[in-house]
Amino acid sequence: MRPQSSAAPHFQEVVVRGTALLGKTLLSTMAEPRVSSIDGKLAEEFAAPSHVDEVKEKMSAFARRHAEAGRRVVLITSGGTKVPLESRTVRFLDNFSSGRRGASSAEYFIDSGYAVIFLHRHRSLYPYTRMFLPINLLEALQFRGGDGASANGGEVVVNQQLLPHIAKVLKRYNEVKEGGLLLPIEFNTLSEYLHLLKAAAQELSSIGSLAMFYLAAAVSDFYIPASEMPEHKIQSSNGPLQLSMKMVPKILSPLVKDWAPKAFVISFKLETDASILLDKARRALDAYRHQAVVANILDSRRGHVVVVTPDTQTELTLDEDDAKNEVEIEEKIVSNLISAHTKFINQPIG
Ligand code: 9Z3
Repeated sequence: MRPQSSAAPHFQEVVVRGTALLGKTLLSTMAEPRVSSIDGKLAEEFAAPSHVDEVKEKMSAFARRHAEAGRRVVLITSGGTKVPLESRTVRFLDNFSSGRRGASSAEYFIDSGYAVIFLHRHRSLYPYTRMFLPINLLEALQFRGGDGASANGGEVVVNQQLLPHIAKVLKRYNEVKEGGLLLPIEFNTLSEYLHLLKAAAQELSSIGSLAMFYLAAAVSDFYIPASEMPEHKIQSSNGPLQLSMKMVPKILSPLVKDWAPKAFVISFKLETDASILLDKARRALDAYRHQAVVANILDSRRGHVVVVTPDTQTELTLDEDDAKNEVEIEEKIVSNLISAHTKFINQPIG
């Protein structure tokens, strides 16, 4: 059974009108902030979630336990961030991502012996349960030995047609749970995402090159600082809405340089215009000096990606046979990156 196809894409739209506002936005795009100022900005302009210390402890214990058992740990980010326009939020800007790439990749990493920290948007697709989203729960169940009308209405069991598939996935889900191989952490807003990613990077730095970062979440480039955000719902009686949004600090920079300098880091580059994709991927590698960029185009992302590293460019594609055998592109992406991670771990230090 194939997972549900994703919802119709929608994009973040930023409307900037008037020279004063435009000037402000352009200024902030021109100057790439230094690493230390990114840290400061994070503390000042993005509210940290109240449970960040608790999550840090969980991630630290998880990483230590698995590294001691000789297991590599991958931090997967998945789903889109939400950027509020009002402090008591009625409206927000959302980045499109169903979470399927992150959720399916988590399964392939676990199958390959990794432990997974799954930092995902609340209610986006989740490993294993993603398979059942197309199924209406009530259609999947049936009465046995009655019709539910009387007090002794019989038991409720899984529909016989679906049983083999559900049983197979349930078995794997229980094995993963018993092995403690999956640590789920949720985010909703961009602020939560940034603070939790920083926390994860700092905690995973203790296991050095055994850590991988697989940054598949769709993250907003724009935000409104808390100090500039209206408290209450924006009133339409005030006329058309004009927004000025700031550039989100490039978190990859401190992640690679300061927080987890020995880890194997992969970012994802999403574009809708194929003619600029590879150039943008290369520029990201040059700017952040991490190990790989997985480049994809929104419409073809299920069947084609390019893995770009400083020295290589590898196209991964699903062919007809793959489609017949229900192979997913994430299986190929994960396999490619695990080989690269192995080389990275074994490379001579120097
Ligand atoms: C991706 O490019 C992911 O592959 C998708 C997966 C979000 C397209 P789905 O969740 O889709 O399976 O529906 N993620 C990265 C997107 C992103 O925000 N990248 C930024 C950029 O391209 C930061 S590198 O500028």
